[in-house]
Amino acid sequence: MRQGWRWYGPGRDGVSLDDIRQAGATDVVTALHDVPIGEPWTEAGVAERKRLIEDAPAGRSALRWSVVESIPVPDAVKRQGGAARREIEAWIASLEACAANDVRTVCYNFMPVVDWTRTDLDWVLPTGATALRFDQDRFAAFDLYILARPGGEADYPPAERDRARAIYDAMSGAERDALVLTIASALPGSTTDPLSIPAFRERLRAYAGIDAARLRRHLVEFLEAVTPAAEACGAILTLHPDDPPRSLFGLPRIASTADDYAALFAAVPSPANAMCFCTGSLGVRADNDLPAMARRFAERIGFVHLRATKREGDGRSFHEAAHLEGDVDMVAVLRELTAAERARPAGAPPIVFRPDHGHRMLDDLGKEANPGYSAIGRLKGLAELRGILYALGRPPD
Ligand code: DNO
Repeated sequence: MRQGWRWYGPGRDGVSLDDIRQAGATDVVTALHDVPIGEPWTEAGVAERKRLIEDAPAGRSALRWSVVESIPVPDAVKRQGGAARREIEAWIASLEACAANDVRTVCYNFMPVVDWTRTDLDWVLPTGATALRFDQDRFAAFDLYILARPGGEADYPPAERDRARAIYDAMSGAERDALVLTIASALPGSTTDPLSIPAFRERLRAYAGIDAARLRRHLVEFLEAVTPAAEACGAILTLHPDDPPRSLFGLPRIASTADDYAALFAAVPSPANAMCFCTGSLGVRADNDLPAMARRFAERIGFVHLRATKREGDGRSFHEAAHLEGDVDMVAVLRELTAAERARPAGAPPIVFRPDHGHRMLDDLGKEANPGYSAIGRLKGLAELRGILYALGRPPD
């Protein structure tokens, strides 16, 4: 496996390319984050970013841009499927621009309205480091009393509604604003637009009548439209799981379980239809057996995110633990992933993984950073993961 590192690009990331080298990563995972969602990327734009990453100063070790995370799938595609022709054509143009520059592993997701979602970006751990967290009651406070989603009450049992109300009542205006920013304003790397509360409500209304079956149909139509282009340019499309892997705001989510992925692979058998195996997202569900999923989908895993979420007492809240200390059995997962890689035909490219979401710690506590993407916590996570690979007798490539 090769060691990747997510980088947000020039002017958007306090972590430098040298920092990435010093962490021990060889592969950069990035996107043209400056291009608005839905606009096609150009070959020249991708080439310029690639030069910036790969033209190492004399004496520096090489980095390569091997994974695109993400080409955003616009909301229109999620709502209209194959009927969103213009948006799908733009997506294919971006894909082809990447492949023309030899960047052929693409990550995307199909979460409606909101991408990855947390309620706390700096939750203080007993060590004084901070972590990302999803607190079910704070989330309910947002949904029921800030967004005031019509019909939202039905999604929460009475005791949860009461706790959410108490949280909402105790929050200052500034705390409410901060929660809105955290949930509705799109975290870094999100593939959805930041939304004001009225725009959020509007976007939710636009999904009326779209249930899981219909959203899945739209994803299948999207894949039927884009996989021929991916096959033609030798790209693979890795679908990131829903984060968290369950319905939010009454919206369907369809990449949360083994059955979800099995249904997609059955519907669109193209080898370009692959998955991004994210242990942190999938691991939030106690009924996802991660080593078993890694084994079952071995041939379909095109890219890997390694992090460890820890479910809390209510079974719905979770926080991001240190990389080896959450609910996932990371050693068992890496054993499966390295076996999957070994079983591939000779000449097949190694799987790129990246340490996902580190704790904010040490010098990073005083610095601006993209939430979850400060340097030192990820460096620590990567070092631990690398240790497992050595112990398994499969040191990183
Ligand atoms: C969060 C990430 C997400 C993810 C996209 C994939 O840290 O896992 O930004 O990359 O949802 O398309």
